[in-house]
Amino acid sequence: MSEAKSDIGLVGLAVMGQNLALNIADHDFRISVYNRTTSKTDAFVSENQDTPGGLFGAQSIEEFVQSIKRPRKIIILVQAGRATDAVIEGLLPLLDLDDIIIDGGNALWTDTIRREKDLNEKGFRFVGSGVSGGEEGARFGPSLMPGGKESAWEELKPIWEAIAAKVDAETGKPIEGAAPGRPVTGGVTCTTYIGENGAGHYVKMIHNGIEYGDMQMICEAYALMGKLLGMDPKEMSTVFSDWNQGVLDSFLIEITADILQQRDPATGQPFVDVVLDTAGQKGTGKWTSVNALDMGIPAPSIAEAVFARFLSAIKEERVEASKIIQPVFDAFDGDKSAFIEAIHDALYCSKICSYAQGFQLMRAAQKEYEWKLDFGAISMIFRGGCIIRAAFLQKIYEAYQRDSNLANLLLDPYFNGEIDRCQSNWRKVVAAAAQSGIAIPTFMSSLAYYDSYRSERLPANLLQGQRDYFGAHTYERVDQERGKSFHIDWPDPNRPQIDA
Ligand code: 2AM
Repeated sequence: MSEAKSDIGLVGLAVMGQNLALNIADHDFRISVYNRTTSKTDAFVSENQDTPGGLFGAQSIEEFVQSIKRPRKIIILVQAGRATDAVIEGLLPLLDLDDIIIDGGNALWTDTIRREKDLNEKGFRFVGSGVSGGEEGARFGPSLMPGGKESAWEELKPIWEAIAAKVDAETGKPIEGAAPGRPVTGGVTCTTYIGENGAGHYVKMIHNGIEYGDMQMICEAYALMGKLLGMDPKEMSTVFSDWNQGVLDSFLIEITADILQQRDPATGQPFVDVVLDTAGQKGTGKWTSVNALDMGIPAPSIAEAVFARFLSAIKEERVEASKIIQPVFDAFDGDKSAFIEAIHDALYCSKICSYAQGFQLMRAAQKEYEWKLDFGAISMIFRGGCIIRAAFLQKIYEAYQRDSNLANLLLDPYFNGEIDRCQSNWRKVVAAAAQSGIAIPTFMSSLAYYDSYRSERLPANLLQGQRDYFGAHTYERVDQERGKSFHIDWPDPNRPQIDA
């Protein structure tokens, strides 16, 4: 048994758990750790003897709980779903009233709402916190999105603020340079209280949905450069590096440039050329899209990114189809460097639409769940630590500073101007891809989203006619007030027809 009690505890020593525990210990907090398979605990503690705060490896859940200062703060980082419930169940008989459980996993926000309610009723506190940034982020500074009772957040705040990523207050640029035992200091911390119950996990889910969109959009730019312009990975890498100096400056563009210049150690070929073209998914992009459908909020760019992964996954079927369905291919004969610039602009505009959709979802969800989300603060904590970190988020932050009630990012003067400046290139790329048979689903559906959103009149008038025809669903009129319904007796042989 340890002598000094720990400031916090953590259950679940998989990759994220280990890295987050080391990050906490680096910031001078003593942390107790526990894992169901205790050999993992022993190995982890013996490999990390010299942390500033100190680690205590507990052999049993009882010893673990006893080793933590009250009111206890216990982070759970196990597989989201049943494992989280199992760990909570195991902890409950050992806790004291007012102790705080923090779920740092990728929980479905409705599970978090359920767990928080249940634990509150039993006299405990519960924080559902999104943790983004992968292994590296967890170790040296993640973006943290906590939701729950504010009193629980206040207790967690000093630790969460210490371990989160830091960005420069003026520019929003991530402050780099953290190393084991040497965390970064200064700057603005990438965590803030998000809202009640499941708000933190909801925002984390939207972050992941946006991430799906970003990744697919970069892949579409890569497809255009390779298939249409015939560029090799090394050449593309240079382009992505250039793009990383401008408005697209982001973690995902940066790592794309790196990946494209990687050689396969086994064959010496470009690494991307030997990687199978099938993508998996763990569910958060799907959850975002299902939630968009449930709430009736258009988020086609994000949903297309999920569907693109599903299409990639049916590799064998695609191989067969490619033998049966003849390709169309118009070779490119324009100005290559101008077209590269056009791809840049298409990616940029599509990205703006995808972020607009993500923020639309948060706006709708806050009404549904009675949260008070601060979109400026949310874009601020996305600037560092997380996978979608990007210079661009500074502009979103500024947009919400200008108008915290902004109905859609597309209406902000800056973003409206940017799309206006770039849209002719965006349309060029979509047209060329359509002509040449190259699939760029998120570029295309983002453009359709943009053109639909800015349309005063859409063809849904005809749709109302169809619904009234076959189902007597009635229709509304342009010359009458909203909500008043009309019906025609279809098919009516004597109905007045428009003259031919
Ligand atoms: P393990 O090492 O004993 O498998 C990611 O899978 C993490 O979640 C691991 O630390 C794993 O513990 C833990 N985990 C998964 N299911 C669990 C459960 N039902 N109870 C406790 N921990 C669990």
